Amino acid sequence: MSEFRVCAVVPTYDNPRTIRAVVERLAPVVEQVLVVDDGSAEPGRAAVDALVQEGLARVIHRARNGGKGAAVKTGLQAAMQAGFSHALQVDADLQHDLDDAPKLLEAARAAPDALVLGDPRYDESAPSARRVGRLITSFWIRMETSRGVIGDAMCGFRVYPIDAALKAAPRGDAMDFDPEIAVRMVWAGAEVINIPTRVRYLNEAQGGVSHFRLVRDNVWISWMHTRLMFRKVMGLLFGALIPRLRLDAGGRS
Ligand SMILES: Nc1nc2c(ncn2[C@@H]2O[C@H](COP(=O)(O)OP(=O)(O)OP(=O)(O)O)[C@@H](O)[C@H]2O)c(=O)[nH]1
Ligand SMILES: [Mg+2]
Repeated sequence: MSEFRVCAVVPTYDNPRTIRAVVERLAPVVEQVLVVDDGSAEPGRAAVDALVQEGLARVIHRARNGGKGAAVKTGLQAAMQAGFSHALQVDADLQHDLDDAPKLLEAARAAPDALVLGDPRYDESAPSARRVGRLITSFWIRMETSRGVIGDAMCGFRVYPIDAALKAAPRGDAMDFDPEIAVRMVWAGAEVINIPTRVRYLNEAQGGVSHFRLVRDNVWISWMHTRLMFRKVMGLLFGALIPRLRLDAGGRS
């Protein structure tokens, strides 16, 4: 594997009150913080531009809002072009415990081909709807991967080997992205390392904001599980006849 060079990829859509704290905490632990502004309104955009002017981050502005997955994929491609081997993905809403960033990076450095996933430990600030949604997703993820290698597929605090992440080619552009790329990387043979990490939900007064849309995002996530399960069943039924369909041979749809 080439030299271990890591940047942070931070997708942001209207996080004017929290993006600075996230970037300031990440800047000392990675070579570059790459913020992908997913069509934020003026306050969010201005907050990001100020960080760039201070030399704390690089930014890519997407002209239109395209979804979290689309933003992360833009960031991964740019990181690859800039010569980074690994990307630390972090949400911009200050939900993740950034004190754990060095722990995730250390795991990635020790196992550079692995997918390193934050395994969330929620406190009482977590909305119950979100907890239930994650339990349902966990059930499907176990079905799709056959084994319990993925601790939590929804957590957006993780480290990718960039080349393998892009080769996994997840289609999801929205909140379906995080689970889909994890499953596809497992199918392609990536080891998964799960690192327990605290997740807290900031309230409005603290600048907390969520754009997760209960119906729309859960529909996208359900459709993503349907596609993955279909792909998995095809592999089980026809993989012996058509090697391209065998998931453990790196086949993918
Ligand atoms: N929801 C959403 N988030 C986006 C989008 N584009 C980029 N993001 C960023 O993706 C990250 C996660 O978004 P959140 O809305 O917090 O989604 P989440 O963490 O899954 O949902 P919560 O559990 O409610 O916080 C944040 O940094 C967002 O700013 C988008 O179109 N929609
Ligand atoms: Mg969030």
